[in-house]
Amino acid sequence: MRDDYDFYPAAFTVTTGRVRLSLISEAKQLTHNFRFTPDAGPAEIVEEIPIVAPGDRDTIEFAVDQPGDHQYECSFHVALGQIGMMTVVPA
Ligand SMILES: [Cu+2]
Repeated sequence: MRDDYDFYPAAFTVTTGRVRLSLISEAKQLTHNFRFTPDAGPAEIVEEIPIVAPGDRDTIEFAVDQPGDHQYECSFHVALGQIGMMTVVPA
């Protein structure tokens, strides 16, 4: 992600099972974060990246067993449209 309140990609697909997700900030000024929008998906995913400073990166791992759409967001900038969608399909 960059400074313009978008995730790249804004959508991606994974299969059920374990997921490793890396977030790279190419932002120059703004601090962002990554979490799955609470109560928005077929199952809760509690893993999150609470803070990503400009130029930093972080990786989380979690398991998904419910196919469906899981919206993710930067909680700081969700009102500005900084959201995306992870689609889980059966393995
Ligand atoms: Cu943000």
